[in-house]
Amino acid sequence: MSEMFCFQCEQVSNGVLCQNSKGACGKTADTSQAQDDLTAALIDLARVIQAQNRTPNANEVRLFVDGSFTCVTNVNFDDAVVAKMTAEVKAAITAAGGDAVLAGQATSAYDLNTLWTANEDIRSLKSLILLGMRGVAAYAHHAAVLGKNSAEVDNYFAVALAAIANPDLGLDVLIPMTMEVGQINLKAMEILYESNTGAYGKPAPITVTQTVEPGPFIVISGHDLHDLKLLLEQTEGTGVNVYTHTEMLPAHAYPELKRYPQLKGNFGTAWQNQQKEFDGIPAPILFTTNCLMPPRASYADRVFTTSVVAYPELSHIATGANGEKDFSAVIACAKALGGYAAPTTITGINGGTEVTTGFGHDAVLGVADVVIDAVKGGAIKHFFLVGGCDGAKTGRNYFTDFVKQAPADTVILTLACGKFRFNDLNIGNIGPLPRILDMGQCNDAYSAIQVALALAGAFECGVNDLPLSIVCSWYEQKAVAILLTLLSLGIKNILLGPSLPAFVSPTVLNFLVENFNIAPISTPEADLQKILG
Ligand code: FSO
Ligand code: SF4
Repeated sequence: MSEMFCFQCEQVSNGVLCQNSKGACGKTADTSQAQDDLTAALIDLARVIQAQNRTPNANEVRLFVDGSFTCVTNVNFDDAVVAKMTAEVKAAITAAGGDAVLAGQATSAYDLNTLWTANEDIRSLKSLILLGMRGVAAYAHHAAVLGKNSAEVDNYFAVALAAIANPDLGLDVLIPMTMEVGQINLKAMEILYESNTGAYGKPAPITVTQTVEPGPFIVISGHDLHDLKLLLEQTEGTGVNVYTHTEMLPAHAYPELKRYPQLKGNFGTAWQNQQKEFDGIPAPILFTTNCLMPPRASYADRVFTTSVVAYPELSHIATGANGEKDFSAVIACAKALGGYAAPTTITGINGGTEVTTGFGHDAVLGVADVVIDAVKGGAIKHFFLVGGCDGAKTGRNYFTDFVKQAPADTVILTLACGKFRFNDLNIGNIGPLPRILDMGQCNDAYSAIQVALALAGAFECGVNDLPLSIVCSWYEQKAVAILLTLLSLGIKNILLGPSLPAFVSPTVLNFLVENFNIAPISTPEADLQKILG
């Protein structure tokens, strides 16, 4: 009898299922159960809303978004926090008159074990929908803190989550729903792009140092640019510097964030190296989203969480009624720890000491003529989008080797934390363009899509006819949402690694292969040969 059932991320035990007292990510069976209870409550709320033939109200949307985000890998490890949110969802059901609605249905309270024990193809498709919506929730959350939302996205939470509990839905309905989730995620990423650029301006290319100056500093991790903005406002004039970590790196490219002189550089590499890189660090670390790993004792006393991130015993910065946050405890911690005595460089995994970012679609399409001429003249033969999440598997060296081996007349577009496998490499330029173009965070897959659509327009062809190949590294549920987005746009021939998701059944995989020619990565040599011929 298993103690937990979780197979939602790429580091799942034995590539199949985390089922013992603790998952590979450090999540306990109790936390996993608490997250299943929260998910079941959200599904019940969705059933109520659907039965009442209405759209969710603002509080219900907040619960769908933050509740789903809470269950994403490496976000929340605190059972008490998760249970409190479940109680809020149950209170919302009661407030909506939902208890009577549910009592009148065949199942009055959904049990997530119904999903985990379902026919494997139904379980596979419903997992794609559920996990994809967890990814959508992350993006909707970031947009919401900047005051933006989309009714289409908000309403779809009720549609998608209610579908999980519906025993009558077959493959004929669930397969198209996975594509709908992809389209909903495209909308969520679009809203987030508008929110981020509306608040902080359009990203522009910038080179960022990996060297930390002497003196007190704070490391900020995760994806939430609004948290960074608040931290920059509150550290102004304090003598405390701020360094980005992992997915916060692209923040340097936004005009309204880079104008703060204390935003100095980037600390370290991708999320899975944090226990080593933070060991004994003389500074606090603020986690605004995933990916948080269980902290080592040598630095646990200086890790702060905020928003939906939580871990037992770690200090949590609360959010006020109007979104305000008080980071004075983090700033005081930075001053007390004092930082490094001398400049200290945490090099990239290839030994580089600086990285570049800020090549979103505004920047790339700003030089569209140069790009199109380079393609027409033969200087650029192929584009590779090598993007997605990083992780601990040794097989992920594939992505470094792929970029190193890509011919000199090819350009590498990248995004999300997977870029830390190669973003400190200098592989040269093609004309004025660096060969590695970091488009930003995982949600900036939106930018990559805009570039692909613009190139297809310029060359009067479909995206699948472009000299563009997608080599996608996945880890958690935002990557699932992005993959569904790419598929929903009809994009074919995606290579996926380092392994295929455990929740994709053979039948569903067949569907993906037959319709989209999706394939697992093999070796860089073989894949480059296959693509370039
Ligand atoms: Fe990475 Fe973590 Fe951004 Fe993910 S830091 S793994 S796909 O949360 O979201 O790329
Ligand atoms: Fe395992 Fe991933 Fe689930 Fe953690 S999130 S328990 S590593 S499948």
